[in-house]
Amino acid sequence: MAIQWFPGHMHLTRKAITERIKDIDVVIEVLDARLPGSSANPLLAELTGHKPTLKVLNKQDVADPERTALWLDWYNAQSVTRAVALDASEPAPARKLIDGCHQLAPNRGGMAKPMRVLICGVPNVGKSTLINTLTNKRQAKTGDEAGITKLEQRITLADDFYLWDTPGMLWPRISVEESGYNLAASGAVGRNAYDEELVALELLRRLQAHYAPLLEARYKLGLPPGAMAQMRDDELLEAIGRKRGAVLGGGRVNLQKAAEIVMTDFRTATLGRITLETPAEFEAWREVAALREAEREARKQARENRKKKGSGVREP
Ligand SMILES: Nc1nc2c(ncn2[C@@H]2O[C@H](COP(=O)(O)OP(=O)(O)OP(=O)(O)O)[C@@H](O)[C@H]2O)c(=O)[nH]1
Ligand SMILES: [Mg+2]
Repeated sequence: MAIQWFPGHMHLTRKAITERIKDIDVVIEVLDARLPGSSANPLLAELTGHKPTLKVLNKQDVADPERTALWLDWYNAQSVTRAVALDASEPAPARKLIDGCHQLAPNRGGMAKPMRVLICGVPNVGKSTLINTLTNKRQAKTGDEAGITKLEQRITLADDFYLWDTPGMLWPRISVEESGYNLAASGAVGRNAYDEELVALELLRRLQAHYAPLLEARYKLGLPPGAMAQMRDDELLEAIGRKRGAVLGGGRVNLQKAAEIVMTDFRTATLGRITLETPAEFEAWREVAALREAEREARKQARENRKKKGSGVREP
């Protein structure tokens, strides 16, 4: 199942960013530290790539610190990228971003040349929260749901420092399937755009492989060490549902309810600090997706060639 969600306000945001970008000095792309590769938007990279960019791995307070360190190294090893990890509600580290912007655009500042910063990223990563922390005011609306900010909004940090909050944006076709699942699990995708049970099963597969002790601590399934990793994802979801009382008449487990429980426990970090992907995993997923895309393109090309040939035969 490929996850696709590019509603009308995202089309408008793409247009708004395309127009705004020429008057922007620094771009801050906010990523979700629990999925730092999958939450980097290739469409934003295309629209903003020529401007100095700071990547913020936000929500580090709910991400796995060891993996956050791996991701910071990975991003900072790329010559044009600077990356920092943050918890958007913490004022002191957030305000360091202001110094970061001045370093990236040293010629900006003062009333004649105010600093103009665009804050962008996929939905629900904490862009508006970060802006509120930076300005120490509740100027931007926030909420634990994708698509809270619907329109671009200019916010004045100081007389010579402007921030633009933008609506969260995805991209029209998320070809790395694992990334689509991770984005959905994180809350970056609108509720009606994915099947909760399928997303929860994929989430459980990631957790089984790397965070089985956290699952055991939360759901107390009483499994012997190592047994959880061997279970099928659907068996695991069923066991969790049963344990948490998500049972229908006749003793059947309500899998939809079980899926909601697992996703909520992940999103609220009740399960603990978790990161769904490492740089190595993400690179491998991207390679497979690129091969798949190339095959898809070749099939499309072949179809078009056949069509052309077919119409050629009919020509007098
Ligand atoms: N744990 C944690 N939660 C955060 C952090 N930053 C934001 N949040 C929460 O994440 C949710 C989304 O925050 P928003 O600031 O509305 O996110 P946004 O990126 O502006 O979302 P859209 O406008 O929908 O694209 C809210 O429930 C915030 O409280 C953080 O650093 N750590
Ligand atoms: Mg917002």
